[in-house]
Parts: sequence; structure tokens; C-alpha cells
Amino acid sequence: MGLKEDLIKLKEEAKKLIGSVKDKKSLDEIRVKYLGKKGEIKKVLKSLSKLSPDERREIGKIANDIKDEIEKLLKDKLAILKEKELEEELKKSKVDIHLPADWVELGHQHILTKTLQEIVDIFIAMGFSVEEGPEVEREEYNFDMLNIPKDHPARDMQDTFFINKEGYVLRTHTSPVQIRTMLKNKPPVAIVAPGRVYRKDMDPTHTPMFHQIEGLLVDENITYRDLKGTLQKFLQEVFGKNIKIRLRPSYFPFTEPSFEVDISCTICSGLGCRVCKGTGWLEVLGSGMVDPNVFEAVGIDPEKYTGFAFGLGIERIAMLKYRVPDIRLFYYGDLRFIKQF
Ligand code: 2NM
Repeated sequence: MGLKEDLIKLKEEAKKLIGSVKDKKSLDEIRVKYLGKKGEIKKVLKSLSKLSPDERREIGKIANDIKDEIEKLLKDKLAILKEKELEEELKKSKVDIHLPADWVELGHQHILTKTLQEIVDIFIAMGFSVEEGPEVEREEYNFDMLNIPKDHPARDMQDTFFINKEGYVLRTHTSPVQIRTMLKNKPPVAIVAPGRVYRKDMDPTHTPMFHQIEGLLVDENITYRDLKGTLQKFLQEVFGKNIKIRLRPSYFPFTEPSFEVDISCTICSGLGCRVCKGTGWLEVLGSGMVDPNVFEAVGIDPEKYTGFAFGLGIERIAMLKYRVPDIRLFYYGDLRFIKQF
């Protein structure tokens, strides 16, 4: 018989053995017998030297193919044996894997998370990007560079959480994120900065920690009309197409001019009711054109660029939109409250 026939016989033999083997150890013995250093295939390859170059090439190829086939058979069988082993192991184990698992109560997305996500999505659709920053913030970024003077009442111990690291505070708004962004990127800038902020306050509409989102848009030729159009579009997305908006003059150190933005009352559509205290309007956010002093502080030329900024409290928006009567309900962790939304 020729080498070719020998090889095919070897393969058939190996196949039969692998098929009938019952454990990993015997399987490994088969591997050694056929593919090992002194194995059957090696023996055939050694005898190749006696052949002509043509025959050597032909038989060599067949030998290699058969080696590959046997390797594959071994590998597949090993996987089957391992699976069987695991099954045996599980059968012996005291844990009954067929028992139903312990009941785990499902969680629920918090209404503040949902409100924030909705707001962020609206601004992303308008082309803004999202920036975040640290909650322990440099006093300089939280106050000084925002044109808030050293003697401003907001900087008082009564209002701000100072920490025992000189020059740092718990941020009282997310405006320092805008400062950081303007230091890092030159205009055009279009960002929103969501996150936690901290103020020493506690009553039915104020908690010492709450959530804010602020926005900033800076470019050449940005005017008050851009501010009003952007905020109108945004508020109609949140509260419905039918609401009206109104801007009232206000004051912030970091904007000039500054405006409070109201929406027509969502309860009485402007007729006057308890919620809007008879005015027909609800205050929802603060805004303004960025003060030139802020641009100077971050190295943006106020002669070339203008911009608008705004800030709003997520809790306040959620309270108005979902008629939540007390801000503290957001933080009790009571699932009867959380699962309503
Ligand atoms: C507000 C109201 C008005 C504001 C301003 C800036 C910055 F960094 F550009 F100067 N950031 N956020 C801003 C303006 C915030 O919140 C009620």
C-alpha cells in the first residue's frame, strides 16, 4: 500500500477513536498518538525523503490536510467533553439551577433624570453640545471670572458652601463650566452645561443641592433676537406649542442686559390662578447677553464677539410640568412618588 492510502487509513482510524472517546485524558492520548512529535503523521512525513520531489509535494499536502482535519476533530470533541463535564458538575452541586431566582424589584427612571434628558435632547437637536465640569470648583471660576465682585452677597458664608480647601467652593451654578469652555475653545461656542449645584437653602421650593442646566452661545453678530428665538423654541418643546413667552428686564452680574423669562401659565393659560398667583405668567429661567467683562476674563474679544447665556433649575421645570408641590419629594426616594412618572 502507498503512503497516500496509509494516511487516509490513519485519518479514518483517528476519527473513529475520537468519536468513541469518553474523557479528556484519553482524547489527549489520541492527540499524542497521531499528532505528537513521534506520532503517526510525523512518521509518514519522515519517510517522504525517499520519494521524488513531485510525490513529496503531493503526499506532503495530503499529510498536512489530514493533520488539520484531525486537529479540528480533536478541538470539537474537547468542547463537547467540557460541556458534559460542566453538566456533571452542576448535577453534583447543591444549587438547583432550575429554581426560579429571588424576586428583584425593578427600578424606575427618576423624573429629574427624565426631565434633564429631555431638555438636553432639545438643545442637542438645535446644535448645542454638552459640557460637564467639577462640583468642587475654583472660587475664581465660580465667581471672579463671572464678574461677581468680592463683596457680592452670593459669596457670603450664608449662601455658599465653602470647603476647607482655600479658594474652592461647591459650585453654586454651572456657569464655571462655561468659563472653562471659553478658556479652552474659541468661538463659535454653543454648549449646554447640566449638573448638580449647591446653595445653602432649605424650604418647600429650595434644597441645598439641586440640578441646573445652563446654556451659552457665542459667535459674531449674536443678538438678543437669537436669545429670544432659541428660548421660545426650547420652551415650546418642553411645555407645548401653545404657550407664550415673555421677557422681563432683570439683573445678573455676568449678563448685560439680563432678562427673566416667563411662560404663560400652564394651568390657566394666562387667565390667572393660584399657581401663577393671578398673574397668568410663570417664571422659568434667567438669561441675558454675556457681559463684556466675562469675555475679557476668558480672553475673547468683546468687540468681535457677542453671545447669550441662560440658566434654569431642573427641579423647577419638573415641578411646573408635572405639578409637584414640594421639591423635597424628589429626594425622599419613595417609590410611590418615583413610579408615578
Ligand atoms: C443664568 C442667567 C443668565 C450665564 C452666563 C454665563 C457665562 F458664563 F457665559 F457668563 N453662564 N451662564 C447665565 C446668564 C446664567 O442663570 C440663571
